Amino acid sequence: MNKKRIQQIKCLFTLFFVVCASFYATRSYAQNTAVTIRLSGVSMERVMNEIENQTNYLFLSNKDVDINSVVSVDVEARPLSEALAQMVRGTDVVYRFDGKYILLSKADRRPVTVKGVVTDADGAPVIGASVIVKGTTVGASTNTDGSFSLQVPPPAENAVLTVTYLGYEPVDVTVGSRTDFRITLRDSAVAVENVVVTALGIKRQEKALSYNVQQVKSEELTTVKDANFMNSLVGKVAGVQINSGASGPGASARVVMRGEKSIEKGNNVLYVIDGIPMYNHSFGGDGGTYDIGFQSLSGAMERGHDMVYVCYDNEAYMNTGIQRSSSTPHFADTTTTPQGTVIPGKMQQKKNLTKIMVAHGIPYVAQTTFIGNFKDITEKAHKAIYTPGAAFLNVMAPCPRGWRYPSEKLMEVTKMAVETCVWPLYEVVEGKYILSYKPKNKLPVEEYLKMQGRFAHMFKPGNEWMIEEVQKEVDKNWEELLKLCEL
Ligand SMILES: Cc1ncc(C[n+]2csc(CCOP(=O)(O)OP(=O)(O)O)c2C)c(N)n1
Repeated sequence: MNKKRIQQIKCLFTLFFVVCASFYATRSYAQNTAVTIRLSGVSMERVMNEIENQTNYLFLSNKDVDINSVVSVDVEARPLSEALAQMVRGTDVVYRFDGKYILLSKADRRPVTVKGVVTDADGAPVIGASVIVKGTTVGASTNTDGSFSLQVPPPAENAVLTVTYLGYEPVDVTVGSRTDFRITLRDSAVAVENVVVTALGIKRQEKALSYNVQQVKSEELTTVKDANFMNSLVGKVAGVQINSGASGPGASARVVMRGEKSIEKGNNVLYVIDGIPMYNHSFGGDGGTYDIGFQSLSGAMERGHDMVYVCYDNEAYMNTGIQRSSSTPHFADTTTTPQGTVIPGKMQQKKNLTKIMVAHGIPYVAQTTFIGNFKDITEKAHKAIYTPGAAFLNVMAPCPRGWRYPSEKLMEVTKMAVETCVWPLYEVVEGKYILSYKPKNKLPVEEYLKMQGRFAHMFKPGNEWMIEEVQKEVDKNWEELLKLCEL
């Protein structure tokens, strides 16, 4: 190779390095040149002037760029590129550096398909990382090989891809003119902090919460032992009032946080245990309520626990094979009260649990049906939930299988229970009886009985006395109720 040729190659290399160096110098200058601009709702031109004042750059813009568009920039001693990104945000203008010029042009209005691969520091693909176009809902997840592909909405040049994955630092990459990306995620080196589980199971670092969190350590609770755990919290959490029940050890406590706030009076705190909100509501069938759980129900009501008890009354132990409960009505044929020559069905009348609950002196008791009287059950459930203290709802739930009627007659059977006054709708608020519905024309009880197979034997010749007896019982109860309601 002759000397001249070597000289030419040297010149080429020099030129190449000068070009490269100036390119990097431009980029790094743009990155390093700090500007302070605080302009809100001004023309783009105004921001351009400010940038020209604070840097050595000059703007060149295409004719179709609207430099009167209203923009806002708020940066303090931040790189020029950040100010420019804010200046063009929300417009269709894109910028690029060319030497000491910043060229503004109109963005291509078509979305751009970009693809890429996300790996960890060891080059292994990150599966399921989220790649989102910042400020939009456009995004994709990486596949099993760490690859992704998505359509970046225009102007794609200004778009930023944010890549996130649990345990890694998030990465922001400006799209610019690129369509293919290799993105490496670094392990996040965040030390494990106290984590607090907030509503709906959302975990947050304690210090990251914008609201107040207080923790009570288990040792603080075990030093003072109380039959009711809540009473051990008294005086340990600021802003929490705990009123112990007046009925001695084991009494329920009323817990209110930062005062009474609800106009509906439901001011009790909500307990969330293992992510499940614990409302003070209990449900039981009639067997579980009238009989098996009666003692505990009575205890809870008498102690005035702040709770709602809902009895789902289908008038027998249905789950286990239609055995009679103390809620089963007089003469009903069940597997444990089989009508025949020995007995005429159930020998006893239905226990009046609603009245027994009233006798506990609790603030709210009501009788309703689970279908057919939707407004009634909704209003009563609402009252029961928002009445402080114990509330009891007795909900009649006709069971097609156990009562032996076709399920399509469910509404009719329910309605008939109310229209015959077999199951009157009423409530007792602070001891005051209020009738919810008074049938215009009280129907004979046989209209109700004849719909159900469990009473079929009452219609056999010679058994009329059973129907008459039931009618008397219903009438007596109804008259009593009207008196109690002062009607
Ligand atoms: C203390 C207790 N005793 C007995 C049982 C068995 N058992 C399971 S379901 C059931 C029937 C409950 O009847 P009811 O409460 O009327 O509800 P339904 O089946 O009618 O919905 C019984 C007795 C039980 N679960 N717990």
